[in-house]
Amino acid sequence: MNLTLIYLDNPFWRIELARIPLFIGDISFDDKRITLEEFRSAKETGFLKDGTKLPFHQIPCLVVDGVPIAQTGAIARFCGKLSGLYPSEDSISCALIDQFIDFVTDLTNLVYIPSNSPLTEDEKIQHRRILAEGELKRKLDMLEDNISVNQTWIVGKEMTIADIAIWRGIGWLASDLVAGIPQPYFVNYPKITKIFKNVDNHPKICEWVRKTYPSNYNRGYIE
Ligand SMILES: N[C@@H](CCC(=O)N[C@@H](CS)C(=O)NCC(=O)O)C(=O)O
Repeated sequence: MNLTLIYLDNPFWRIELARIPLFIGDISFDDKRITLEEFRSAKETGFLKDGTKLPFHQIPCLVVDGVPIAQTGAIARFCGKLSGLYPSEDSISCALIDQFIDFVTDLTNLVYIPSNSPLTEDEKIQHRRILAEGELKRKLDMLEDNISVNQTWIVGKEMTIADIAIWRGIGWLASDLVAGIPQPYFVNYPKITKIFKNVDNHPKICEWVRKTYPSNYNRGYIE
């Protein structure tokens, strides 16, 4: 099977949810990292320079034997099944994993401000400060409430794509990439922090980070 993953040259959670399972599963894939300029053009046209179609003019995109597939969750499940990080024979675990991936989508939609937003930089910061004390906090309190103290992974007894979604999604919110969220933000979330650290210390995750992340990359201020 010929696999190409398309995204920008950064480790945002939407794409790491596909790259990392394939890496862990030792499944060969083309890690295609496009420029911002090519992305901007593909948003308009729906095509990359090489003619690859992006179904909804969005990334990530996974191309399987020439068939382009969009949507973070669909791509993550495909890669998770191939690599054993999505237990497709266990419907309840799958649904629970899906719920956490969709939850990270909700967090992203809450905090993300599109590049064409009319808000000034100061207004964006102010908007996120309000979120950090309000709706974002409310959502993270719920996530914390859904994890028990003795849990190692977010679903079941093994690391799954849900843990990778939490790790990179929370890592993004805990980094300096989202201006306006006061850091450190996760001090009152010991159970989320524990899941984050378990993923962050997983040997294959450490290997992937060493191999692909810039050496000074901020994976999140989480102590
Ligand atoms: N629903 C999509 C959303 C993906 C998305 O918003 N990707 C951004 C880049 S991180 C993008 O392509 N934005 C351009 C656009 O939406 O036109 C998914 O789950 O993958």
